[in-house]
Amino acid sequence: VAALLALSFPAFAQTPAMAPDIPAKFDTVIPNADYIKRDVMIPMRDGVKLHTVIVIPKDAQRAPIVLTRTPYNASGRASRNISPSIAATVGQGDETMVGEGYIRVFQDVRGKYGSEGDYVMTRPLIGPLNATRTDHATDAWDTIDWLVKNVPESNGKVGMIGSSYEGFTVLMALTDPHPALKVAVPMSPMVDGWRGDDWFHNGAFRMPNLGYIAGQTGAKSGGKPLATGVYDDYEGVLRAGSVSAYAAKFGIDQLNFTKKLFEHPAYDSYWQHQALDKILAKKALKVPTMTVVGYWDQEDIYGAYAVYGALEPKDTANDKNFLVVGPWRHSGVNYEGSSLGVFKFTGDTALEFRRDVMQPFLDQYLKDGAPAADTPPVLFYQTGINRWQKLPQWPVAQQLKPIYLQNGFKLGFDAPQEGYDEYVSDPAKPVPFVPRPVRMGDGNVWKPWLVSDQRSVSDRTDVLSYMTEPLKAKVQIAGQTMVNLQAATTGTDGDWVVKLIDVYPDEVPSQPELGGYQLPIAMDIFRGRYRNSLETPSPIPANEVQRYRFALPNANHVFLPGHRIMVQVQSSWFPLYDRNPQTYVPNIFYAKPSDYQKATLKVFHNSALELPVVESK
Ligand code: PG9
Repeated sequence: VAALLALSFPAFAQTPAMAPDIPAKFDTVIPNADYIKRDVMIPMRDGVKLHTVIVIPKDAQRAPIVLTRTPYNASGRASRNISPSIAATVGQGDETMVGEGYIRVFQDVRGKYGSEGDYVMTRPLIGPLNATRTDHATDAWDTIDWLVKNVPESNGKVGMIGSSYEGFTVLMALTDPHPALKVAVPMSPMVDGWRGDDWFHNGAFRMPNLGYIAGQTGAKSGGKPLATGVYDDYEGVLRAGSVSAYAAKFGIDQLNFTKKLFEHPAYDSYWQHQALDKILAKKALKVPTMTVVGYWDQEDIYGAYAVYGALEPKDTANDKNFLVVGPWRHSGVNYEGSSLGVFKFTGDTALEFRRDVMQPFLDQYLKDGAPAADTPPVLFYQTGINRWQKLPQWPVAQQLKPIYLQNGFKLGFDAPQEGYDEYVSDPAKPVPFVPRPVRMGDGNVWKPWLVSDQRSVSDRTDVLSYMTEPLKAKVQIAGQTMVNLQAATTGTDGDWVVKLIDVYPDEVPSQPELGGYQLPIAMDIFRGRYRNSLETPSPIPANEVQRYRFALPNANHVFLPGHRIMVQVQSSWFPLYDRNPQTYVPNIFYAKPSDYQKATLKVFHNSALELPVVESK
């Protein structure tokens, strides 16, 4: 009877007790959703299919598309929340554009998450380093071609946006853009992994990369974090010895990208061929591009300015190359931007930018019939006085003004003096980049670290701190500071960390915790072996004065009256950067324990920071 009932009335059918309870594919219905989501596999020219998630506002017609190509899980990027609301579904940074009816597309790059093919870290363009038929430019082209032909709700116009690695994929698409790619917003793009973005800064290696490589290349869908076994990374990294010893400890020396890094410690052709500013400098500028970066971007502080600078000479009609710098951490542009660390700004600067600057810019090129946006060539949040500044170009300062490290740890614009200061740099006790215990994986430490109070190290005996008197008039800088150190070491190699700092007055009544705060304005590290050539390192002659000249990150800052300007010099920044053994070895990644030696450093008083001072009229 039961069988007969089930046949005539399916509602009476019984689910066998042992029917498996997890279906092959299932999604709960999201009632009353104001969007639809499509999961598709888009074929590339070599037959490899890339997993793509398309989020379409309900009832969309002739809507623009904004595409992000990611190594960080397209499905995850398209489901911040499980919600009927499209604004809650996409990322915080996308809320404005989906509110304007945009279609949002996320794609897994080749070889990651749902996409087929091989993954190569920041895959180089077809050329000397890539003998295949595909790269991020061809994959972006094929994807855009498919989208404009297969998303009937679209108007056939596509923009690309993305931060960091996702900013790198935007720039890659610009090397040979599809005609439907109408506008691009690369944010904090990874541009040159050796000069000053993720992997190295001026040849000094950034240790958190090892965990990142394990996560990104340990598995297609995200590898596991390192089991460091210590709470304080300072201790854990120090104990291991060299970078290669640390990598071997966790087995990550077996990963190909680790090997590639270890094989290319200098700025050789491997890095030069991949430097996207150099690549883009040789291409036509076809697509309006707004490059965006955080002032205190702790991961990719170099690339955005380098790309803007490379494109600027091509922008003859002054309508295609734009730069925006906000008071943000890395990728902070896509989140809440009213503060960073203890510093408060004039409201949610990130939302202001996205809503009032980026959205009209996207609309101009993507929305049918939208008016031209009033986009300034450069929009820069001036720190110190906290206000957005519209500028015709960057940098503002055309000349540099030296400020000298003087006797008695003073800092002054008057003539250089005789004399020097010295300190002992001991690789067994490197200077921590943030107070110990150092938790590199803790976002609360990592994200705001570039605004952290430098008082934590200013009185160490291996840190030299030079300071002006309280300023009587404001000092405005707008551009890149050049470091010009005249220095000697008893070792045969060594690192220089130089910091330009704004020292707050002893008391700040409106925000007492800022009293005496030492706020980093621009800081960087330089590996001494590269002083004569970034490509070919050479030992430092012991006890001979050498010149070390390198640029600090861009700054647009006003040192206010009553504040002081400070410069700090030290020889380690640990464990963010690997230690220099201070004995010259062919490849520092493989330094032996006996290579790590104390050295005495002398910094002479004809050393200066050449500041991009904007003279008051
Ligand atoms: N800064 C990250 C990264 C970019 C490119 C390569 C490696 C790391 C990121 O945030 O994506």
